[in-house]
Amino acid sequence: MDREEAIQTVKARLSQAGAVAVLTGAGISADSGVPTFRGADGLWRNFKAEDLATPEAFARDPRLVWEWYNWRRELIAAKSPNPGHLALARMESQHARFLLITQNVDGLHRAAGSHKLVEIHGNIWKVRCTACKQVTDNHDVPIAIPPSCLSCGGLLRPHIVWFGEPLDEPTLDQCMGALASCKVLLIVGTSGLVYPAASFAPIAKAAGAFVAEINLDPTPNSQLVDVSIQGRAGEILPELL
Ligand code: BV8
Ligand code: ZN
Repeated sequence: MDREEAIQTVKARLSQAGAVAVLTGAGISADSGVPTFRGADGLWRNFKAEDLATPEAFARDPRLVWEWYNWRRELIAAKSPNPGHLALARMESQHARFLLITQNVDGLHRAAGSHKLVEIHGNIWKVRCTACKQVTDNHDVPIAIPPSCLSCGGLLRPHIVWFGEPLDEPTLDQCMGALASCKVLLIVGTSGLVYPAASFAPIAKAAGAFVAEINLDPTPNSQLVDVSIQGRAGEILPELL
């Protein structure tokens, strides 16, 4: 079906859906000017992720890892939510049950006004003390490198889930609950390569949800979804309201 038909199909499904879940990835922030991880301007092409977004990298060289995160904080601090983020913030009040699950750590969904939101990979504006484990908000740009805990002087790390680290259990349970009960799941701007988020579309599909994907390119999810809309999230999402 062509793009217009696909949009009408998804709109019709959404209008009858009491429960809706959305999964977003870096692609929804691309329209705000935040580089994606694996795209042409890929964030990771310049900085090898395996060398930076891991606990081993941080243990080996906390300064290097903090330099990368500080670079991203400075970049993101200058960006604002785009019509895609704003559309999802508005969508939340149109359904009795709604959950926005994001892999993004940039905080733009929260800035757009989303409340029913879980940031499954953490948030770049939160830090966690490696000693006393306290989690605090930190918007310093630039951040002192390496930053230390105001309570105990311990080394602070980004409150972000790195590769090889488990996701927060209660958060994951909340996602599973939404995936099991949603009538519609929208998958927006994710390459579908990182687990466990990459398993969310098949889980929702198996539970009987209507699954629609919005992405510039085909992804591993494309053949299992009911509808795949090729386009920019910032343009398509407002058309679904
Ligand atoms: C865990 C923090 C277990 C960093 C991130 C082999 C098989 C299966 C799994 C594994 C495996 N080997 C290793 C694993 C596990 C690993 C994993 O999945 N690796 C992958 C690479 C194979 N997963 C983990 O380690 C997870 N933890 O499994 O723990 C465990 C259990 C118990 C005890 C101990 C351990 C943790 C995963 C979290 C990693 N952290 N982020 C940081 O951000 O600073 S992941 C990182 O990738 C980001 O969070 C990002 O959000 C995420 C996914 O990337 P995308 O969001 O999809 O972005 P990407 O650039 O890839 O794609 C952008 C898409 O948008 C593209 O499709 C593009 O076409 C599209 N697009 C672009 N512009 C637009 C657009 N679409 C629409 N409109 C546009 N304008
Ligand atoms: Zn501390």
